[in-house]
Amino acid sequence: ETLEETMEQLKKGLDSGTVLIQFEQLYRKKPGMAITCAKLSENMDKNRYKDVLPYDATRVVLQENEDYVNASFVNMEIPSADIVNKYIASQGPLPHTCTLFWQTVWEQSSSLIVMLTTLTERGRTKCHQYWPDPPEVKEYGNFRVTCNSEDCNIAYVFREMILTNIKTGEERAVTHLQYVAWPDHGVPDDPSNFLEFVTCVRQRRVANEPAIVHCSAGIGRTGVLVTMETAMCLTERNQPVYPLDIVRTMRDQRPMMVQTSSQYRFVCEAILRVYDEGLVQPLDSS
Ligand code: PTR
Ligand code: PTR
Repeated sequence: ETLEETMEQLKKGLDSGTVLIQFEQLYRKKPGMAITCAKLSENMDKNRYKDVLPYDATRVVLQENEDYVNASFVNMEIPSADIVNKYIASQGPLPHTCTLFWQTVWEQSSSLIVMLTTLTERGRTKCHQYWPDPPEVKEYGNFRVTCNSEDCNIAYVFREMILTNIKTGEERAVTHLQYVAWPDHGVPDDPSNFLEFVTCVRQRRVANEPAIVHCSAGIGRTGVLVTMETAMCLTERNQPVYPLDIVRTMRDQRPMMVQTSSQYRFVCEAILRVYDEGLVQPLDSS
């Protein structure tokens, strides 16, 4: 099928409701995938939510010291373009897992962190602030983090940080993009702002490097962002877009990616909008 045909089907399916019914029928966890390491007694307190845990097969295994962190490798292939967008989908760090988080960033050589939550929502803590306010410097285990700049617009904050490995003295630049207009279990306040944010993520992405993406649990909002970036890449290459296949591919790598029907509806509508309004131009025709 062509991109155009898949967009017509998506529009019809949203109008008739079948798109949401199919989403609700999709498994939340891939059958047969084991989740044991996350449940070990020594690891249980490293999980922010005891019902949101990574599969053994795709979890990020830390190289040094403690080997468990609540994060999963999620690879999204763009067929016929020879591209794999790599992600590490993670929970929002807890006070005692910030070191594990920075260790992940370091060991996986990530230079981009995408954060889709605020620190608190409706009076509840959603994520620990795992970085210092500029111009402070903070240490997390073997890592030193400096935040050099912080720029805000209405929907997101752009930060530039330096991550130093204290043992070796090696330094790396890390970009931190935080979307602030999106409560958990909900959808972004404004699709235009969200699309602008995803475009910014795409511009900052470094080929072959995993982008670290997290919200509070690392499934709902994180799943929506990965779906959107994948759909934009496909649209740009004139490839058919099947949102349900994208969600299945993600759930095969981390359980429960895209949490609610309204999030799925939101991202499907955003995919249609990108196509209809030509927000992403097919590379072939440009
Ligand atoms: N766990 C339920 C769900 O997935 O919808 C209920 C729930 C809803 C749980 C909201 C937490 C919620 O957010 P908060 O922790 O901010 O109340
Ligand atoms: N037990 C929580 C619940 O079901 O509400 C876990 C949870 C929390 C799940 C937040 C998803 C959440 O949203 P997000 O992945 O977007 O942070």
